Amino acid sequence: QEYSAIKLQVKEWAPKIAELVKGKVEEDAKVYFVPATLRPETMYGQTNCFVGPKINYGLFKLKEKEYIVVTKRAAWNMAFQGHFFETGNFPKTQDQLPLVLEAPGSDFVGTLVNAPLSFHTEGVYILPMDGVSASKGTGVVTSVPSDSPDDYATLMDLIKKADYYGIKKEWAEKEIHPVIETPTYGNLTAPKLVKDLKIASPKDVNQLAKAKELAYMEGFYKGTMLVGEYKGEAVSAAKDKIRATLYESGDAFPFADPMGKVVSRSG
Ligand code: ZZB
Repeated sequence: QEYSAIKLQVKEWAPKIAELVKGKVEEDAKVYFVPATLRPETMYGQTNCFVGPKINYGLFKLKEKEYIVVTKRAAWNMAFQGHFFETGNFPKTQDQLPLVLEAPGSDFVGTLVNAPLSFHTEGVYILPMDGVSASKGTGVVTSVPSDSPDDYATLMDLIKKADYYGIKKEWAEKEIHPVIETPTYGNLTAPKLVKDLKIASPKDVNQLAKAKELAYMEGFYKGTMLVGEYKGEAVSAAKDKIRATLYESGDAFPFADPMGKVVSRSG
């Protein structure tokens, strides 16, 4: 299934990972977290980016002075999609991927990144989410709590139990701005659905799956953009144009996940 891989550039590493990176990546190199999304039109509403705290991530050299943080599985898929050619030799096995360092997601938490198109131009934080699947996409998930019930429910839990999760509460408290207007759920679809379906925590997985399905359908078929270049247009019309803009600016690239679900929801 075809995702858009968004490039969230590291502005400031969290202290622990800063130590690990030191000396291994040139001072003037760019490093990106690369979440895979099916909703490029929601990128205005990014408030943070999630990693699985127990998932292992690699920092891979993509090209000269450019590195990415994704799972090894995703890097391997990217190799097949032509993304590591510029580093010289095409990797024949996963062991030959240009891996600079490996660390669990928890080590990256608290890192500040720049999210393309986001209202939060000051940057957003890498935060932990237990629900991230290591075997889907890139293992990195950008968070849009206005339109993704999973993201909203996780953020509310992180704020409630910041100490337990080992984060600073402020990292999870970025303002949630409306991005898409819908006839049924208003302009904050995810918070509305989380409330209506009485979802109390990220552990309500069945209700969250239902909410995700409803949010997808309503957003794609009935949503109208409230912000950005295509403000006032239907989501179904704006989506492809916003995706194309992100590809053209170099802020994103197409990424196919061969093992992901076969059904395409929204093209
Ligand atoms: C931003 C976004 C904004 C997303 C939204 C959804 C929504 P699907 O249909 O199950 O393939 N995602 C991507 N990779 C992972 C992963 N490894 N583990 C957990 N979640 C992941 O779901 C694709 C969506 O699931 C992706 O699109 C990503 O979150 C997340 F407003 O990116 B999305 C109603 C959903 N709204």
